[in-house]
Amino acid sequence: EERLSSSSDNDDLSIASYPSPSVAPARVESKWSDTTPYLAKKKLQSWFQLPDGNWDLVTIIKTSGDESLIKLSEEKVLKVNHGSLIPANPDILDGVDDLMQLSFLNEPSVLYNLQYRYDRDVIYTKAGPVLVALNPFKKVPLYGDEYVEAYRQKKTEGPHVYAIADAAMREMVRDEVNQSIIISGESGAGKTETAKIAMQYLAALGGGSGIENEILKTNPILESFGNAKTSRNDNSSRFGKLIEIHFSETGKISGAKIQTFRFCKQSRVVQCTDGERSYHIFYQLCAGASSSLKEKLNLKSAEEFKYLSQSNCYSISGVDDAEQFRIVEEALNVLHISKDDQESIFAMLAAVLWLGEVSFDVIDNENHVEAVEDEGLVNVASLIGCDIEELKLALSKRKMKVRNDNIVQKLTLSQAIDTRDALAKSIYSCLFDWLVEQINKSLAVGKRHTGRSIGILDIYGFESFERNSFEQFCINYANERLQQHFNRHLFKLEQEEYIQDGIDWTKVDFEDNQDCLNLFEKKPLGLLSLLDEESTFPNATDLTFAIKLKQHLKSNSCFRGDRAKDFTVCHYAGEVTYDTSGFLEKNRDLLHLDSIQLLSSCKCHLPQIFASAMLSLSEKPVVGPLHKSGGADSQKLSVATKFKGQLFQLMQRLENTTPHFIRCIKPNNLQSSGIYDQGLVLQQLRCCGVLEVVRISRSGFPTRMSHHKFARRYGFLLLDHAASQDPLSVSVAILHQFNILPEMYHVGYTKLFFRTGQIGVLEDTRNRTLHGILRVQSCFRGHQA
Ligand code: AD9
Ligand code: MG
Repeated sequence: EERLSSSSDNDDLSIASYPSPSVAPARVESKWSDTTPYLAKKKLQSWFQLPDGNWDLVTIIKTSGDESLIKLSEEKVLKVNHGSLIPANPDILDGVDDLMQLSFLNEPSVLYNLQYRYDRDVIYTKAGPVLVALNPFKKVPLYGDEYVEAYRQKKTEGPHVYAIADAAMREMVRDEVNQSIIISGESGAGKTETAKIAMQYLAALGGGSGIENEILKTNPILESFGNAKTSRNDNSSRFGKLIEIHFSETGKISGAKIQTFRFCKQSRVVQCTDGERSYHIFYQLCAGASSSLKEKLNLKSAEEFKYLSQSNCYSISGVDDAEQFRIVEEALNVLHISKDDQESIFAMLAAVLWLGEVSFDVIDNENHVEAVEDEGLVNVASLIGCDIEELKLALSKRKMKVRNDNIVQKLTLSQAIDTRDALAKSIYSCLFDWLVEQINKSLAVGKRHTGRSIGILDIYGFESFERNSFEQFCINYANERLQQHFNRHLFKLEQEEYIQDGIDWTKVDFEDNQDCLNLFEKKPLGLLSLLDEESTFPNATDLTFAIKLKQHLKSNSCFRGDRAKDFTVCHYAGEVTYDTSGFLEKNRDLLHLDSIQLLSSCKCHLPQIFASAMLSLSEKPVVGPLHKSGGADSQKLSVATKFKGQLFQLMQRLENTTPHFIRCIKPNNLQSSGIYDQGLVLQQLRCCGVLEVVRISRSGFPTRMSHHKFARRYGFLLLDHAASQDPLSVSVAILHQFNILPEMYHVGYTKLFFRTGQIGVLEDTRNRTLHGILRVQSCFRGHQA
């Protein structure tokens, strides 16, 4: 009887104990401890994939030879090849906190475990050292002061962003090492929200000086200027971000530093797909500006600006842009951005909007055009503070240097529009960079700071679409780098745990993605070098680039040349086929000399914006293939090279930290709660390396149990009860009695380590035995009655 009750004892296999400070819903708790139904089932369960791709939990009725007779969950009986069945875990493991506790680590079991928890609003799960976070797409009662306190005081240990932030904090103090929290996942998976939740926890623990409030207020600003509504996320970040929060020796926040990552021009400013929006700030400004500001900037409503009206989408459900504008203004105040500077910021935004209104007239029979001196042109000139004639010239003509001659070329309509749009984009991107710079000045860590920092990285995850372009190429390259960092760290952790427990570390095979990184980075014959080289050739096209890749890389095992302009890279997360269309142009990221000169000459209220613009523009290839001067200009950094530089800097910073990983998962593409799309989740689990962690652990000894727990749980199965009572001897006796092969386990100083599935076998015997005992007992009771 004593032993029977231990079967529902949560403690034994560390069965999921959900973060349960007093406020946790009781509903979750009661369901979770309910493991008794297991005793009623005696037949083994397996996973079987249905034609729709979903996995069904089936019961094996009979097995003969290669075939099994199975019963589907909807009672249908089917004869299938035994190989198509994947072992399911015993019910007792339903919804475990950590996927590592699963006896059978396979895709359907992992999917099922996550879904089991998700259905109960338990959105966080550990996968070994990684925290998996499923987007609930609704408010879940897991945050706030009570939860912060519970984690701070270690009253609860369930997987949570707070637990990760808490570990980072503790390890920073204990080891005196900088920490990082690396958050990845695809668009809409919840990275930005997760980063904010982590920041809130750190602010609560390290607050006091008031600077924590400033740090939190960077969020509404950066989201307003850097986020937009896309088809996949109403609040999609169009940039990556590392925020480093610094702490004093006493663990108080002393400052912060933000670094942003962008690798393409803000094309959203001038062009936007149906149903999507440009950056939030434009709509917020139009809706929320005071009447005097509106007058000063000649603002109209969003619907009346061409740049904003082309996508036919002005509002986001549940969001009040005017209210958001007030929040942004308040945040700017908190961050000490002066009223004058704020007004200049808004003037630049208005200038961008008015640029979209600039129109052109055909002036000759060769279809050359000239900017019309209309409301748009006049407003732009006055807002950025330049001469109307100069602006007109910059938008209608292109000065070029061919060898030593200066040539002025008139523009056609499409060239003029490109020039105008390029100017709008570069004003916006300079404004964004300038703003981040100001925020950093405001948050600057005091000179005497000697403490440590925790960095939070919110960056685009691996992407694979039907058509993949330059953006995916850069994103996936970055993720390949991050994955290597992840692998190396994981490897180290595994090794440490074995060694700590006195186990011979026989090297577990470790898949490395170095080959793929080499494909990108090798000089001179890597993807990036070849792209840069081709970008400087005047007559190069996307097709010649594709041909060049195929020529030089065809023997590389991570590369495959496809038809026409396509090529495929074997990434750690799967194969991705890239279409080279637009690669060269995006990599060159041209801005014409005329526009640069114009910007540098204007007397806008915010000369610093363009001062930094000049600096950053001078790093870009300002000379296009047409007017290649052969001068130093053409040697300027390409977009990909700059991105690589930023990435290397980032990696260097991360290398010097103890990393904590959070992988965000989007359970459906509808941004709605309660829907769990197995196929979609699986694809992300593969992409973000969660299954890789699982795979890596499978090759080691993933199941760990202390001698004590093991002896308590399986000791009653011993035939020879005379054996010594100390947990280690009992454990060893059990292992012998069940003929567990020596290569399937290791006995450490404190724990037993098992290969995948071994505990499943023991657990099964245990349950069959218990079931037998139950039956005997009920028979016995029946007789008595
Ligand atoms: V993107 O790559 O920037 O397009 P993210 O950053 O991964 O993307 P985001 O954090 O913006 O996604 O989350 C998308 C939406 O999911 C949010 O606007 C919330 O409505 C929702 N979400 C995400 N996480 C949570 C959460 N922990 N609780 C409630 C959430 N809602
Ligand atoms: Mg985001």
